[in-house]
Amino acid sequence: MAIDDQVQTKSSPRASDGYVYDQYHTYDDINSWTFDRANENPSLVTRNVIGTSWEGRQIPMLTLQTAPDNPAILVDCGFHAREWISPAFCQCYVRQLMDEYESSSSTSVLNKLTIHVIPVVNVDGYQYTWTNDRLWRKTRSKRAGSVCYGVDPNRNCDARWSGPGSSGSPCSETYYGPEKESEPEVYAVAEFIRNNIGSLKAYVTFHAYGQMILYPYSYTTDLAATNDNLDYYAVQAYQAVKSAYNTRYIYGPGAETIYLAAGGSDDYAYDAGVPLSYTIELRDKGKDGFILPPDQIAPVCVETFNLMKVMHQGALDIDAGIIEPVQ
Ligand code: 0X9
Ligand code: ZN
Repeated sequence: MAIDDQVQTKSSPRASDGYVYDQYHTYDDINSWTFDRANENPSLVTRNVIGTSWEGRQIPMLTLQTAPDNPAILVDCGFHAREWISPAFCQCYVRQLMDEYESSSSTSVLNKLTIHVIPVVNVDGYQYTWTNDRLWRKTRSKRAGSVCYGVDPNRNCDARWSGPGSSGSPCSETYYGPEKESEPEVYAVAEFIRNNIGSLKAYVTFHAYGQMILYPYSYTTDLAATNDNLDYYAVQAYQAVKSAYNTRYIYGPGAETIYLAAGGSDDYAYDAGVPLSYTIELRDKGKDGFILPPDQIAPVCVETFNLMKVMHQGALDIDAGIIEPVQ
């Protein structure tokens, strides 16, 4: 077991570019990392800025694309500031996709699929966890009339906004905000989804912690029209994660698997027409919680890349009409 662990850790994506993937990084480091990845292989990777945060930071996105007409998926990380393993995963995910393309371009999934990755959505909150409060969750917006900062970006989306499991109190950790998409970071993601709805076949948003694969709905206990599709890929993803280090996830509709919570990006993307939509709660189950030791980044990268392979296949299946999206 110990030897297996070392072998698998060694094969995790890292350091072909000099970047240290098994440590956590600041916003500034991650932002310069996005420039570096685009410069490393400009014919594969494009850096775009999808929006500007409340405090004026760029929200960069990397697009890995080999043909303009391929179906696409959107992966985002860092909705919640303190969930550091999430941006760490987005970075090693991009590294591994680039490595696989660069080492055997003919077999890479990127020949068939365009992959958009937003490494940190809530850039202000993420920065704040480095400088002021490691356990900050929300954005850093501040409006007249309230003493408190921040809106929960995963309650701010146009998915039964202000509904169950969200709060109208600006000091709450689950504050839904003064209006839907009031947060520039949320608006940026939602606009990207709207503007790319024709090509987007899957949306996967990474959170922590709890080891869960959640799919719509979370704003109601009603099942989604395509619940069978969503569940099918959740089961595959569960098995894929487990196959690396036997890490046990649970899966199901958000409302019954974690809790009712309106205004989330997964439900928004699904109702906007993205056929496969998932929230992944990464490691752990509470032992270290948000303060996940950096030595777990590499194994999280390995097991979660397995999960993403299922999502890639799901997007391709949907695109091929193998599974009919019902909307
Ligand atoms: O509450 C959340 O936003 C997510 N859990 S976390 O501990 N990372 O905060 C779960 C989101 C599930 N999906 C929706 N509520 N739409
Ligand atoms: Zn979260």
